[in-house]
Amino acid sequence: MAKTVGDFVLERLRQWGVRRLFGYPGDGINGLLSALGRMEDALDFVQVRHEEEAAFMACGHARFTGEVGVCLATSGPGAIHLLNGLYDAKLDRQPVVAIVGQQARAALGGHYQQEVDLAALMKDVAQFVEVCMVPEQARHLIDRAMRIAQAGRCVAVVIFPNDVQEAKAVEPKHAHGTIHTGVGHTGMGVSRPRIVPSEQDLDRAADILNRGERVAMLIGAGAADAAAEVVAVAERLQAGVAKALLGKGVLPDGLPFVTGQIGLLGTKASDELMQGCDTLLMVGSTFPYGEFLPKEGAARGVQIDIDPTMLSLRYPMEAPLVGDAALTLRALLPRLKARSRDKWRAKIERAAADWWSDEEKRAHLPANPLNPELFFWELSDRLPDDSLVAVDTGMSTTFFARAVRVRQRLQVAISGTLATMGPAVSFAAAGKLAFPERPAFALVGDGAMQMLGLNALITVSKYWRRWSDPRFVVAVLNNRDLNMVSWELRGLGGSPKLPQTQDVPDFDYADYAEMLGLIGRRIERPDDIGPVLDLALAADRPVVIDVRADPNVIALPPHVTLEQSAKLFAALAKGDPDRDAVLKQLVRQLAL
Ligand SMILES: Cc1ncc(C[n+]2csc(CCOP(=O)(O)OP(=O)(O)O)c2C)c(N)n1
Ligand SMILES: [Mg+2]
Repeated sequence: MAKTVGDFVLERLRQWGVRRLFGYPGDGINGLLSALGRMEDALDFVQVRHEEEAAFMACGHARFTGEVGVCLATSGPGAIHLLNGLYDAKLDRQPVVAIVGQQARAALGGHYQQEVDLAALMKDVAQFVEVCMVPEQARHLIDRAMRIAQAGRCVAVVIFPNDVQEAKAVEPKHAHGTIHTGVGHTGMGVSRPRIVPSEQDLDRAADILNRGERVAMLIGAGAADAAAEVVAVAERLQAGVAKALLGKGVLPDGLPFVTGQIGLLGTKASDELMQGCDTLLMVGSTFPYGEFLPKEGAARGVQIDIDPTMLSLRYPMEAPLVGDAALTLRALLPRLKARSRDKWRAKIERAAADWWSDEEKRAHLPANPLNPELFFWELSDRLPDDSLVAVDTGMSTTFFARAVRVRQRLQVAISGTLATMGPAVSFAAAGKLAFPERPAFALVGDGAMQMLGLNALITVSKYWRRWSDPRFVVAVLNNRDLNMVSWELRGLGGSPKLPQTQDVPDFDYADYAEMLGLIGRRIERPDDIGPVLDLALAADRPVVIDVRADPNVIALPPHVTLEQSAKLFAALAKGDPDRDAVLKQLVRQLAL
């Protein structure tokens, strides 16, 4: 049989180093699926339960490996289901390619079944979106999608009408009006370009940093490969270092000058660092909340980012530097004057130590039946080195940010900018497929678990036997509440918790896991935490832990404004069903 466009597309992806596709079938991609069958084992097709999961897995693959994640979906509904996961990739700058089917060319424009204007649908999420109208286009569309997704850390979509997939593959002619592209990019025998600012810009930045008396650093995901350089610069400048959520895994929290997370779910120490500094050095972060940065004009700013469009975006910077984080910090270092430990550094170190000792006390405050922070505190002690940790959107994010002390070698995947519910089990499963030898964790709220996690767990039950290390722990923060939004309603909106919008139906997560052939356990009392986590970390298969947590444990932001307290009390006074329990927890925390 002659080679089809479907065969060609999959072979080309293979040449680009793609080993795994996350997807779901449909007749819009029949031509690609039959080609997949002819490839035998050369490409691994991971069959999900919902295309949103496929897009999250592609994004999770990108987050954990740095490679392009590839997902595959059918025309119309399949492509539409991908969207949220693709937006997650777009907003957190992850390279993802989506290949989607379309109805046959002759039917397009005919209000045909499952015909959706896919180019228009994908236009906003994708940096590159094209329809393959003739076989000759397939080669450059795949090459460009892969190259653009990787180079621009963005989403690229190629749409294949189903008759094109089944057409005979054709190489472009050596003639006017044809395109001749090639395979290969960074990581495939081509090393990353060395991007560093000019000498003059480095001198100017160093001068600003040398003049600063109280330097604060803020690091994000862009500093992931620059941990040693961040430490060296912080030591040289006697600076404190705060971490944006996506930079949580970059530096261990045991370093005395690391103040932990910044922002609403951040630490008091990071807040003091930002509000007290006279110079800010931001590295690889687009942390969005300006109110947690220094007041405009209070500090001089230096920023390092590989993407020029991210410079001076959150704070007006005097020295905006385009460069690779590690190389730029390395180039700055010899220009920075050493100083000895000073009052500023001592103050930061005290604030960081105080935060952790307060957090330990907060985590151990009694609650009914269990303080969620205690679970995260104890998990932190047990996270093995090299863990892959995916955290869903909800209070799990907050407690993870606050109570988990990062040690070396922890890779974290979180939907940072889109902050969507639902991706954690898919992120963790994609990480595990890429690194079957590393333990993986998904920390998920009960709302998010019911939204997509329960389905993604079926996918896990299908694939876990492939993993050389079977440890895969899903911890469901079961508070029977859309808790994060309940707090937002109270603290930001001044409204009591509305049971009809906030209550999450109870569900037996442990029994469900057992039904899937996995292990299910419940944590109902503080004393259960240690033994259940130990069991999960010694288990021969994935474990789901139903963490029955108190929804009334408040996570106060690092500085509570008068307006927020007024709104919270107004909300409670307006007949909040949990008023007494919330007040009791609040009093306990304030009494610390
Ligand atoms: C797809 C999506 N829908 C709605 C939201 C708004 N939202 C943010 S957190 C949250 C509550 C999450 O509830 P749950 O998963 O139970 O976690 P909890 O906060 O209770 O720990 C909601 C509804 C969102 N971020 N994403
Ligand atoms: Mg919940």
